[in-house]
Amino acid sequence: MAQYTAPRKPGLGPGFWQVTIAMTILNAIASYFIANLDIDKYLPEAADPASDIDALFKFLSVVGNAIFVYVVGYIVYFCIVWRRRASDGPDAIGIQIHDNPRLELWWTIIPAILMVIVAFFSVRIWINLQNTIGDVLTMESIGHQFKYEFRYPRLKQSVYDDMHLPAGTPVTLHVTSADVIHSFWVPEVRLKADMVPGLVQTLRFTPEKIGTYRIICTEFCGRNHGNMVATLHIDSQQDFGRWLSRQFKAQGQGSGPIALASGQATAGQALFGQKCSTCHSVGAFDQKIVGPGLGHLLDDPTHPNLVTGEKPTPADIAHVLVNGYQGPDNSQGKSGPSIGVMPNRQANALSNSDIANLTAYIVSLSQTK
Ligand code: HEC
Ligand SMILES: [Cu+2]
Repeated sequence: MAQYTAPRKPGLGPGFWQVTIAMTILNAIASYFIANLDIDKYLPEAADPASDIDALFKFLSVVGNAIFVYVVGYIVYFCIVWRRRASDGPDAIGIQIHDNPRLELWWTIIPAILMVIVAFFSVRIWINLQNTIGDVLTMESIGHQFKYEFRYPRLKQSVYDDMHLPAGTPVTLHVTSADVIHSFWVPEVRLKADMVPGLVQTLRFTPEKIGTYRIICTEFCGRNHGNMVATLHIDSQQDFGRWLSRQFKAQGQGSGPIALASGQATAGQALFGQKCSTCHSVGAFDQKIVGPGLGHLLDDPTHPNLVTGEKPTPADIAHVLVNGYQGPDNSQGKSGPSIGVMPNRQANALSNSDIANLTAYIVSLSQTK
């Protein structure tokens, strides 16, 4: 018959207060380093809410660190002090403790106070982020596979891949997507929003530190997701003004007739590598990447017409580059799936001479075999 062993006398255990003091010192040292960490040195705080968000992060880190040190510290301490001894009988059970109102009270009150403090700071930052009163620049960014489109209030055409903002000007940025879910994230601004088709989300910040920062897509959005990076330029007011007037000029040149005859195939080839080769090969029509192969548009007997139904003349090819094209959506099972979306000139950011050069290049592909 097993022998009953009385539990050891309950209590905190030897050295409990020494261990508590040691943990408190450890905690104080760690808190000191966290509170004094210069995050700006490692990841610049380039825009207005960044330092508030870093302060909240530090507060959470100090609290989280304290919880970690005491919880893990006491677990280790009690494991050692109250471990099973060789002298304990085989059926020895631990000390049975029920109810400790004093302890329970404090482990409810202290976390509750911490939560209220966190809520206070969070709500303060959040209200600041929602407040669009007095904003000077309201603009939009639209995610595409695989680039960022930026729409400025007075610019007729969008700009792509480079976002310019004037330092010191409060900005309201509406983000959404034209195709799949993307994301708008600038680590130095400490703000991030998913770009969701059909949903417009708002980010609000005031750029402060002049410089260039990366805008990163953090939602896996397709085969070129990894290349979906744009640049945020925080400019001085003067530089921003200069950039904007350059855009006005460049877009003025975008109107008017396209001089197809002056297209340069070599310039077109270089541009093709930058803007088209993510979606098009220069092989036969059926060598698809996202769009069809463009190597034999003029001399392929199995593909006599363009996808638009037009004859493959330079003018009709240019027409596709200007307007883009989306074949009928046959996903209802009528005659095969839709072949996809060819972006228009705005989405591909093509000037008139770009279109002439690209057309010349595509025509030249069919002639050299
Ligand atoms: C996002 C992917 C994508 C990009 C980038 C793209 N295209 Fe396309 N392109 C397509 C798709 C998809 C089609 C087919 C559309 C359809 O038939 O519905 C197409 C069709 C075309 C056609 C018609 C082909 C035919 O056989 O009729 C031409 C010409 C063309 N693209 C040229 C270009 C050029 C030049 C560029 C670079 C400025 C370019 N595309 C960039 C996806 C793309
Ligand atoms: Cu993306």
